[in-house]
Amino acid sequence: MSRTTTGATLLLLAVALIGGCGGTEKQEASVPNKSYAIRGMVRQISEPDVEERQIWIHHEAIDDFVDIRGDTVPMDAMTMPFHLAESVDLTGVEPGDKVSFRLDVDWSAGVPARIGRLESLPVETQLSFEESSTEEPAEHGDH
Ligand SMILES: [Cu+2]
Repeated sequence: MSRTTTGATLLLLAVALIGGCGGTEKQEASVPNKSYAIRGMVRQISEPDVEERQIWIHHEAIDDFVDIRGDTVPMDAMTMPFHLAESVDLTGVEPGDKVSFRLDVDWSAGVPARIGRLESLPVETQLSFEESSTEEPAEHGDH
Protein backbone atom coordinates (compact mmCIF):
# COMPACT_ATOMS: atom_id res chain seq x y z
CA MET A 1 0.00 0.00 0.00
CA SER A 2 2.73 2.46 0.92
CA ARG A 3 4.31 1.80 -2.49
CA THR A 4 1.12 2.93 -4.24
CA THR A 5 0.96 6.00 -2.07
CA THR A 6 4.52 6.95 -3.01
CA GLY A 7 3.67 6.58 -6.69
CA ALA A 8 0.66 8.81 -6.31
CA THR A 9 2.71 11.40 -4.47
CA LEU A 10 5.32 11.49 -7.24
CA LEU A 11 2.60 11.87 -9.83
CA LEU A 12 1.10 14.79 -7.93
CA LEU A 13 4.52 16.37 -7.63
CA ALA A 14 5.07 16.04 -11.38
CA VAL A 15 1.70 17.65 -12.12
CA ALA A 16 2.50 20.48 -9.71
CA LEU A 17 5.85 21.13 -11.46
CA ILE A 18 4.27 21.18 -14.91
CA GLY A 19 1.58 23.49 -13.58
CA GLY A 20 4.28 25.77 -12.27
CA CYS A 21 5.87 26.08 -15.71
CA GLY A 22 2.51 26.91 -17.26
CA GLY A 23 2.06 29.63 -14.69
CA THR A 24 5.30 31.27 -15.71
CA GLU A 25 4.27 31.42 -19.37
CA LYS A 26 0.96 32.95 -18.42
CA GLN A 27 2.78 35.67 -16.54
CA GLU A 28 4.89 36.51 -19.62
CA ALA A 29 1.80 36.84 -21.78
CA SER A 30 0.24 39.30 -19.37
CA VAL A 31 2.70 42.16 -19.94
CA PRO A 32 0.29 45.10 -20.25
CA ASN A 33 -0.41 46.56 -23.69
CA LYS A 34 1.50 49.76 -24.29
CA SER A 35 1.45 52.49 -26.91
CA TYR A 36 4.36 54.69 -27.91
CA ALA A 37 4.39 58.11 -29.55
CA ILE A 38 7.28 57.98 -32.02
CA ARG A 39 8.64 60.24 -34.75
CA GLY A 40 10.71 59.36 -37.76
CA MET A 41 11.27 59.54 -41.50
CA VAL A 42 9.54 57.22 -43.95
CA ARG A 43 12.04 55.16 -45.96
CA GLN A 44 9.86 52.70 -47.87
CA ILE A 45 6.24 51.58 -48.15
CA SER A 46 5.14 48.10 -49.21
CA GLU A 47 3.14 47.67 -52.41
CA PRO A 48 -0.56 48.38 -51.77
CA ASP A 49 -1.67 44.88 -52.80
CA VAL A 50 0.39 42.88 -50.29
CA GLU A 51 -1.45 40.92 -47.64
CA GLU A 52 0.30 42.65 -44.71
CA ARG A 53 1.12 46.28 -45.39
CA GLN A 54 4.36 47.49 -43.90
CA ILE A 55 6.14 50.80 -43.69
CA TRP A 56 9.88 51.20 -43.13
CA ILE A 57 10.63 54.14 -40.90
CA HIS A 58 13.90 55.56 -39.59
CA HIS A 59 12.60 56.16 -36.10
CA GLU A 60 13.95 58.23 -33.25
CA ALA A 61 15.09 56.48 -30.07
CA ILE A 62 12.33 54.90 -27.97
CA ASP A 63 13.54 55.32 -24.40
CA ASP A 64 10.72 53.49 -22.65
CA PHE A 65 10.27 50.44 -24.90
CA VAL A 66 9.09 47.40 -22.92
CA ASP A 67 9.95 43.94 -24.26
CA ILE A 68 7.94 40.71 -24.12
CA ARG A 69 9.26 39.96 -20.63
CA GLY A 70 8.16 43.31 -19.27
CA ASP A 71 11.69 44.71 -19.14
CA THR A 72 12.36 48.26 -20.27
CA VAL A 73 14.88 48.09 -23.11
CA PRO A 74 15.53 51.50 -24.69
CA MET A 75 15.61 51.20 -28.49
CA ASP A 76 18.11 53.33 -30.36
CA ALA A 77 17.18 55.16 -33.53
CA MET A 78 17.09 52.74 -36.48
CA THR A 79 15.32 51.95 -39.70
CA MET A 80 12.87 49.09 -39.30
CA PRO A 81 9.61 47.83 -40.80
CA PHE A 82 6.33 48.34 -38.97
CA HIS A 83 3.02 46.59 -39.51
CA LEU A 84 -0.04 48.79 -39.81
CA ALA A 85 -3.54 48.62 -38.43
CA GLU A 86 -6.12 48.39 -41.20
CA SER A 87 -7.53 51.78 -40.25
CA VAL A 88 -4.29 53.62 -41.09
CA ASP A 89 -4.56 55.46 -44.42
CA LEU A 90 -1.23 55.94 -46.17
CA THR A 91 -2.64 58.00 -49.02
CA GLY A 92 -0.17 60.76 -49.82
CA VAL A 93 2.54 59.37 -47.53
CA GLU A 94 5.85 58.97 -49.36
CA PRO A 95 9.46 58.03 -48.63
CA GLY A 96 11.25 61.07 -47.23
CA ASP A 97 8.19 62.28 -45.31
CA LYS A 98 8.61 63.08 -41.65
CA VAL A 99 5.88 61.49 -39.59
CA SER A 100 4.70 61.00 -36.05
CA PHE A 101 2.97 57.75 -35.26
CA ARG A 102 1.49 55.73 -32.45
CA LEU A 103 2.87 52.21 -32.10
CA ASP A 104 0.49 49.87 -30.28
CA VAL A 105 2.19 46.85 -28.71
CA ASP A 106 0.30 43.78 -27.54
CA TRP A 107 2.77 40.96 -26.87
CA SER A 108 -0.02 38.37 -26.83
CA ALA A 109 -1.06 39.16 -30.43
CA GLY A 110 0.16 37.26 -33.50
CA VAL A 111 1.67 40.52 -34.78
CA PRO A 112 2.71 42.18 -31.50
CA ALA A 113 3.32 45.71 -32.81
CA ARG A 114 1.24 47.75 -35.21
CA ILE A 115 1.05 51.41 -36.08
CA GLY A 116 -2.45 52.47 -35.07
CA ARG A 117 -2.19 56.08 -36.15
CA LEU A 118 0.18 58.02 -38.37
CA GLU A 119 0.34 61.65 -39.44
CA SER A 120 2.73 63.75 -41.46
CA LEU A 121 4.93 66.35 -39.79
CA PRO A 122 5.95 69.69 -41.33
CA VAL A 123 9.05 69.37 -43.55
CA GLU A 124 10.99 71.70 -41.28
CA THR A 125 10.58 69.35 -38.29
CA GLN A 126 13.95 68.52 -36.73
CA LEU A 127 14.37 64.81 -36.06
CA SER A 128 17.14 63.38 -33.91
CA PHE A 129 18.59 60.02 -34.81
CA GLU A 130 21.03 59.89 -31.93
CA GLU A 131 21.25 56.92 -29.63
CA SER A 132 18.81 56.50 -26.79
CA SER A 133 19.30 59.23 -24.21
CA THR A 134 18.60 56.79 -21.40
CA GLU A 135 21.40 54.96 -19.64
CA GLU A 136 21.31 51.17 -19.83
CA PRO A 137 18.61 50.18 -17.36
CA ALA A 138 20.27 49.35 -14.07
CA GLU A 139 19.57 45.95 -12.53
CA HIS A 140 16.85 46.69 -10.05
CA GLY A 141 18.35 45.15 -6.94
CA ASP A 142 16.30 47.31 -4.63
CA HIS A 143 12.81 45.91 -5.05
CU1 LIG B 1 13.44 49.94 -33.84
